[in-house]
Amino acid sequence: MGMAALGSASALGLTTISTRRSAQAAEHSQAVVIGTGYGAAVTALRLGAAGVPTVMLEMGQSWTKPGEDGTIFSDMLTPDRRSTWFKDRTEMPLASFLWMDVANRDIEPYAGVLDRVHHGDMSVYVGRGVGGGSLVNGAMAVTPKRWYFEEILPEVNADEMYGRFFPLANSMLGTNHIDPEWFERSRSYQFARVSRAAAEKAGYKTNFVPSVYDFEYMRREEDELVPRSALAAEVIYGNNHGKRSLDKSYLAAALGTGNVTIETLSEVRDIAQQQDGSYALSVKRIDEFGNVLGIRQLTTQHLFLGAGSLGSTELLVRARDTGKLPNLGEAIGQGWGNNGNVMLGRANLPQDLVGPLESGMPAMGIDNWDDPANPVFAEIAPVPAGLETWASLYLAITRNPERGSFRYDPGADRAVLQWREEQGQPSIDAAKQLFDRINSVNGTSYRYDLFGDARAFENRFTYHPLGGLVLGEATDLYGRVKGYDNLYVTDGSLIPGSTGVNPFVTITALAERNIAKVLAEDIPKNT
Ligand code: FAE
Repeated sequence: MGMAALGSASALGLTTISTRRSAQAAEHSQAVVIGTGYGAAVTALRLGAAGVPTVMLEMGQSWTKPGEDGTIFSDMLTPDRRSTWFKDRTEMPLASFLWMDVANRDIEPYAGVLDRVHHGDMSVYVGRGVGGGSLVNGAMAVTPKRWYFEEILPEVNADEMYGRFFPLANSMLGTNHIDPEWFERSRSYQFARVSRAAAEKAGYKTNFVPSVYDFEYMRREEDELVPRSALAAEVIYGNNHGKRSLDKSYLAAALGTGNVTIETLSEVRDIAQQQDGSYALSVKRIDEFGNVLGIRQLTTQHLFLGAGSLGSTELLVRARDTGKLPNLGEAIGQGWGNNGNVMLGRANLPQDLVGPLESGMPAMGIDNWDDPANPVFAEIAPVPAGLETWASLYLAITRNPERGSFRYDPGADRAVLQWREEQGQPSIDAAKQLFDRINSVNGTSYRYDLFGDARAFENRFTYHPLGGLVLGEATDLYGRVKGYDNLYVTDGSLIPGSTGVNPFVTITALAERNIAKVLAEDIPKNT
């Protein structure tokens, strides 16, 4: 089924997702889904397939129209305004190379595809646009270790998840596996082979990482048979080819039901409940340059939050603390974590050349998660700079017990994350233990030039915001918000701060599980 849906990518182009038409049609919709990321896309597809008229509201753009240069997205080496959500300069995760800010560019503020949201000591990267994080992420499609999933969400039936919902999620997302024989000879994965050798020499295990980037397409890229994307430094500002982002899988299928419409450049600001129990939304509509076109009111019976950990949590923290949804409890805004993210680089030995070509899509990780003393899962990340970098880069996922929470700031009308830099120290300690060993066995050292100052470990940002509306605490065990009927959370804010692997497969599978229950129990049939 997943593959069939992928074939209907053009559905997105053909289906009306224009703001104008739907603005007139949909003052009331039986169901509204906020956002178009993983949780939202799953929910909209299942609602649409069940015959429920559903409007999706997305603050970003639809990324389907090529710009003046003929491409939809800009690459990482020459980013333009399309790269970034309303900033006048790009904000790359690798702040520097040899301490120089080489990768960032001044740009015109615009509704670009990647946002970096600053909250004091922590900033959070998120995707903006139809497809949410799927537009900008590294496509690593990893199912968590079962024992760890059972530990973080003990009340969720793991048999059902591993027997039914993880396989369903992977098939719908179009997860595929690299051909190991090709990996061994591919020029674009020399960087991963060099890192693998260093890890194995220190006694660590590595494994291949499944992906929603089409590895067959990548192989043809390397052979110069098709336009390059992963091999042309495209990742975090979007991929022009090869990646099965949600607009090509779940969202195409959702639109294909004929019951789902998507309204773009539409940011939900406020949620209130009306006397009859339905929900009223205020939606700020902008153009792609940020000019406000108006505030629109929309009502709905069933409201599904899929605005991501930051977005959904902010909506409910604001609704509680401004008195619009006063029955929301203390659990709203708690239990936030960064999935233990920490980034670091190692200097390669001079003879360990990786070459100028690095695939933007990681395909291998160092898997030490089963070590109870020091669980670390480190993705071997590319530095697709187009030249020899003598660097090995890693995004390590660690088991950091620290959690943050959100506080409403009435002046800014914003939910502000409370997270102190020291809370990241357990992640650094864990990564350091593993990579100190790799360095000492291999006679290598850290790179101190990559993060703006002289630090070797960077964890003042995360790619993996999780929690804020934790399953079983802010909601029941199926994402129904406590204190309100017909109000649901679908996305990464349900997960209590950690999944031990890259999170989108977990978010997708959990959303599948929850909406199946909600459709069976809460939504009247034959609507
Ligand atoms: P998400 O995908 O963030 O979608 C939320 C959507 O809601 C966005 O489109 C927002 O624009 C929209 N929105 C927010 N607030 C509002 C509002 N008020 N009104 C209307 N719309 C709103 O949510 N994960 C992996 O598993 N593998 C990877 O390789 C990987 N690499 C990553 C690389 C980068 C650079 C980044 C940023 C993330 C990466 N992730 C990866 C994380 C993954 O993309 C993320 O966990 C999911 O996208 C989260 O899914 P949600 O459904 O929670």
